Amino acid sequence: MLTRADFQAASTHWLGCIHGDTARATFRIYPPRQTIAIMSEIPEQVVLLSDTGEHIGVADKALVHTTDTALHLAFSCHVYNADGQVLVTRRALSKLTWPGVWTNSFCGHPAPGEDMAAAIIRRAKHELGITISDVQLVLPDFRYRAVDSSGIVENEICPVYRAVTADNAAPNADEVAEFEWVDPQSLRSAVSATPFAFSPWLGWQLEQLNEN
Ligand SMILES: [Mn+2]
Repeated sequence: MLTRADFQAASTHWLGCIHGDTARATFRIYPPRQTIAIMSEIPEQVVLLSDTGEHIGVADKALVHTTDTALHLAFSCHVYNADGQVLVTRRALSKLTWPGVWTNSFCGHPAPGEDMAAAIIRRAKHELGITISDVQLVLPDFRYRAVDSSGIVENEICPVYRAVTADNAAPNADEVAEFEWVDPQSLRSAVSATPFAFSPWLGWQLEQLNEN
């Protein structure tokens, strides 16, 4: 995912690109304006994982989520405010997976080579317009596979984090339809009573957090 800062950086830099196969490679230099156009076409990528969690490749995010999704690296984050309330969000209706479903604050996929904390901070800003701090790993070994009602599969090693913010959410409409700040115990009670009304990973995460 490219940010406005990436484009601003690109607009002042020339870009070198190698074209073709290794036997007949050519190297071309693009001026700043064309660099922006090239960067905008780079698809968002995810890290593919072996069953034991080793990085074994990369794939386009848009192509990896199918009815037979390969295992890949992701994260979930639960964001708290100064009053101890947790942010729950309703996924945008336009999303491929679990549209319109209430879930934890936000989730995402680190790009290949991207630091996990940096990816979480980036995603908080992108999805919710919030600056987060005190990012803590709370479920390092969380992994799940779930099937959406449309048949699309999520299949992730997805360490779970908590973080705090002083901001109210200003959601990106492509990602989040609605949000609420709620008492964590109320959320646990609601998810426990009606797990089908929430994302499956939220239910499993709360179960595991309660065990700790
Ligand atoms: Mn995924």
